[in-house]
Amino acid sequence: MENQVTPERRPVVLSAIQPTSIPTIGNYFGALKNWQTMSEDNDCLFAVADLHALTVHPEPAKLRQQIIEMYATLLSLGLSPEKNIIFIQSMVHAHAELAWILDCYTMFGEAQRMTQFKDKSQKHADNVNVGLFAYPVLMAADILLYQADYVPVGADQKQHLEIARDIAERFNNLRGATFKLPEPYIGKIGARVMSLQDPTQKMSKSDVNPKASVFLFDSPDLIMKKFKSAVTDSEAQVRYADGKDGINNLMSIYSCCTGLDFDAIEKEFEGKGYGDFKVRVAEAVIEEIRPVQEEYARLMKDKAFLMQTANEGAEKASRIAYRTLQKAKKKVGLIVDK
Ligand code: ATP
Ligand code: LTN
Repeated sequence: MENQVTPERRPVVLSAIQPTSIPTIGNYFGALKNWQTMSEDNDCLFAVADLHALTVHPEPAKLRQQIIEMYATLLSLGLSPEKNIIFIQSMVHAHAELAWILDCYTMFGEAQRMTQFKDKSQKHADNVNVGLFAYPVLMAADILLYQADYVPVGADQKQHLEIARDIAERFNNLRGATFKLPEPYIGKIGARVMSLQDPTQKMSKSDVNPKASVFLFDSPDLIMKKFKSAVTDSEAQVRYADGKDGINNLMSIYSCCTGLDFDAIEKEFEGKGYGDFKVRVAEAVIEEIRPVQEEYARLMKDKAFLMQTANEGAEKASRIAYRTLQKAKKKVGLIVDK
């Protein structure tokens, strides 16, 4: 049929975040903000990775609350549940099922090399469970089920994307083309927001020092206080340079909020001290996240809407995931129902 316009397949984007606490501005600038941008031109799926969170043994009532809070957070970013599929991972059964199949196509040695596994097993030496070890395989299942083209994450997740590709490639080579190989999408600035108290370490949700991380739902006063006490250096000059980790980090955060490059930031603060600069960074962050905070407060008052939207999201995701799961099951020799 001539002249018939075939709709082009838009790239599929998938990402997820664990409901382990309120997100930090590291999660926001490293991952969530890119989700917002990408949702305009791609077919996007965003998930609350609650199965992954089980690896750290959260208290059940607390986890249930945090899953809802994270789901509301995703909606409050302005990600529309009509245009994107926004769901809770454990509500789509195919994830756990494909993860088992992929476990059997993942080598012990390659999982053992994962930096996050090594870090977390050191930090939680009393709870090095098999789930923690198989964590990247479940993450691979999340991605491969939807034949995702791009996966927007912070820089710390790059290695997990590489293993997802390796697992997919091994499976495809052994059993025939089944999975699309995903590409990471890592933003240039904001991919690694550092701790305000130790700018050589990444800002983390689980940092024990409450001044180290700024959370998305911190009050403006608290955000101001945290930035004012951020660790810097003694040079008193706002410029991006090696060895100025604290200032480099504040400049990156300011750049994420304003879109200004480092040259422009240096000019803006020429002759000004760190005190002024810190206040401006804090104000920019407060402004940037204000709409998210307002929408979150509104959504958390409507649990029925959140649950209904989560159920609809899971149904839509399940339909897509089921197709890939059936294909993979057939390829490995399992009997499928239809
Ligand atoms: P935890 O501190 O509990 O290990 P986390 O803060 O690393 O958790 P995750 O849920 O593991 O959070 O990650 C969610 C997303 O945020 C991922 O895409 C991750 O790459 C990104 N991310 C996490 N921390 C940072 C950071 N400091 N800078 C930029 N991106 C980050
Ligand atoms: N491990 C990820 C969270 C995650 C994820 C995913 C990210 C779970 N499944 C699939 C991208 C795609 C993290 O951010 N720490």
